[in-house]
This record gives sequence, C-alpha cells and structure tokens, in this order.
Amino acid sequence: MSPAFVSKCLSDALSDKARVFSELGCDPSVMTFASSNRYFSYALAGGLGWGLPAALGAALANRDRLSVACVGDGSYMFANPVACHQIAEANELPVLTVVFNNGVWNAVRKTTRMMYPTGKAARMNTMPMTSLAPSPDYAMIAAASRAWSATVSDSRDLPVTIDEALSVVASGRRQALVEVIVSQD
Ligand SMILES: Cc1ncc(C[n+]2csc(CCOP(=O)(O)OP(=O)(O)O)c2C)c(N)n1
Repeated sequence: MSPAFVSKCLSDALSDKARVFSELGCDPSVMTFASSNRYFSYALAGGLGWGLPAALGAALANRDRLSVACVGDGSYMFANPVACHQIAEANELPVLTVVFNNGVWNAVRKTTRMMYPTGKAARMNTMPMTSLAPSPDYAMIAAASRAWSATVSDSRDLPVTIDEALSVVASGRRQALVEVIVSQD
C-alpha cells in the first residue's frame, strides 16, 4: 500500500473533529480537514518520537475529540511506545495510533541518495544503517497494554480495520493501534 492510499482511507473514515498528529505517517495532500486545528506536524531536524506523545497530550486535554497519531515505524520506536501505551491505558485515553511500517529509516535513505546519488551507499541493494528489518510486531507492542490492535498488509482489509479501530476508541476508554505495511517510496 502507498502511504497516500492509507491516508485517504483514514481521512474518509475520520470525523470532522478528529485531530491528526503526523510524524512521517500520513500524506495530508490527499486528506480533507474540515477546519483549522485538525492536522499537526513538525520539522524533522530533531526530536524524533514526537507524534504519539503529542496525540496523547491532545487526548488528555480534550477526550471528546479523537486524537490520531500517524507515525512511521522509526518514529513510533523513538516515541518509547511501551511507556506511551502504558500511560494511555492508565489514563483511559481514546487514542488511535496508525503505524506506517515501511521497514526502513526512509528519510535517512532518501537524503543520503539525494546528497550522494552515485555514492557507495546509494549503489548498494540495502543501504547500510537504514533498514529496520526484521520489524518488531508493532501490534503486539500495543496489545501488551491491552489495546485493540491489528496489522494490515492487504489493501482490501484496510477500510474495515480502520472502522473497527475507530469504533473501539469511540465506544470505550480504550486505545487502538493499526499497523499498516506500506511501500518505501
Ligand atoms: C532524535 C532524532 N534523531 C534522528 C533524527 C533524524 N530523522 C529524521 S526522520 C528519521 C527517520 C524516521 O523513520 P520513520 O519514522 O520510519 O519514517 P520514514 O523515514 O521511514 O518515512 C530520522 C532518523 C531526528 N529527527 N531526531
């Protein structure tokens, strides 16, 4: 799946009031936001791991508006997710996390290729120090804190999985996580 496809499916499923916190996750150019204060992101020069805690903070501030964290797999790891899910459960925070799993530190891979297009790293099949394989099972990390969670690798399963996750978050004081396997470019 492309990140844009996942973003469009998510956008179609979200209510007008939802707030999206994105860190190398969704593609806002294919999403619709009803008004201001619906989409938040940050400059990536430092502070990796911002996305999920930012969504938790927004949920603490206002539980009546859905908080969605859209994060790359590396960004999710940098957020200290075990601590995040523990806090979400302890405070019964209705947060949906969507992990865009491309199995790579793609920002690092892409900028290296941009700076040194014919360099040794760019010419290798797998660029050194950029792979995140083998992937941890991200759905299980959230499940360790009793979140509703699922992994989606087939695009046909995505809309229904997002709907299920949203209904869990809306109906109870329970967090949910959807890990989506996405393409690298
Ligand atoms: C503390 C910190 N370390 C390193 C970086 C550099 N950095 C920016 S984006 C990124 C990769 C994030 O990976 P992922 O969330 O999987 O997204 P992808 O690049 O694959 O789209 C890194 C390492 C940073 N911004 N902050």
